[in-house]
Amino acid sequence: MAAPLRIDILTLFPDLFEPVLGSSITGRARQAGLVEWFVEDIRRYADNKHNKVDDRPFGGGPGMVMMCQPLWDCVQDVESRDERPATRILLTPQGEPLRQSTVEELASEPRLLLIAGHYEGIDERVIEKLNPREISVGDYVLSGGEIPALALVDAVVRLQPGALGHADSAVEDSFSQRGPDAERLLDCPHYTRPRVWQDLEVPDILLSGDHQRVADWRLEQMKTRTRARRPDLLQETEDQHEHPADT
Ligand code: 9D3
Repeated sequence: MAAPLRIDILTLFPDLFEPVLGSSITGRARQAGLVEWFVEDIRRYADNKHNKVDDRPFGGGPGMVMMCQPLWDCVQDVESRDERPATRILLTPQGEPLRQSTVEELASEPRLLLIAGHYEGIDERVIEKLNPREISVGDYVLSGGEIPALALVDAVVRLQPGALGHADSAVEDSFSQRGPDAERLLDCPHYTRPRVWQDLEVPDILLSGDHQRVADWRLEQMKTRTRARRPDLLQETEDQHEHPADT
């Protein structure tokens, strides 16, 4: 059996992770031996008696900047705990926007090391030395990198073979039966009993029992919704990610 994916998470808020990751699909994936994670408190590596890990920015301005030394020492120590080299990832608003193709790449690595920043930022020199992949989860402002790190771990773990229960993998199967087209499309609407609720009826075609017509209808709904809500997904190419058009 393959060694489990190892994820190390470096943070100033270590208590945030276990309650979220221990639940649901990630928790079950760990119990099944598909993944293991270790949360390290960067503050443990402060070398001063006040456990200070941040300082005022050179050049002035508001906020505090995370110092180089505690983060550097934390990375060195954590990396020494396993001989496999880690893919280093810094969660930062300056990073590349996370998308499913990135998640797929990361899910195939043996070991990930995630750094969640807090404060206004991290001293650029330690970022330069660590040379991590820099990833953002979107163009809005959060208070820190912890929630982005949780999102990334969840997205990566559910792609580990065997992580989705039988029900979920059945859903995946029917999804892939829609063909490669479906992978970049938004989902179709879903309905369950009762057939009529507050005067609203379930589309007749879903009650027809004709599986081919149901599949065709669902794919058509997916395309229509994607065109209406996320037209950007319909023309997504590698080139556009590297050179986003401004129109
Ligand atoms: C309001 C402060 N901003 C300066 C004008 C800079 C800033 C620093 C630190 C903004 C946010 C943060 C904390 N966020 C993250 O570390 C973060 C993040 C995010 O805020 N949005 C989307 N993805 C990410 S990944 C890490």
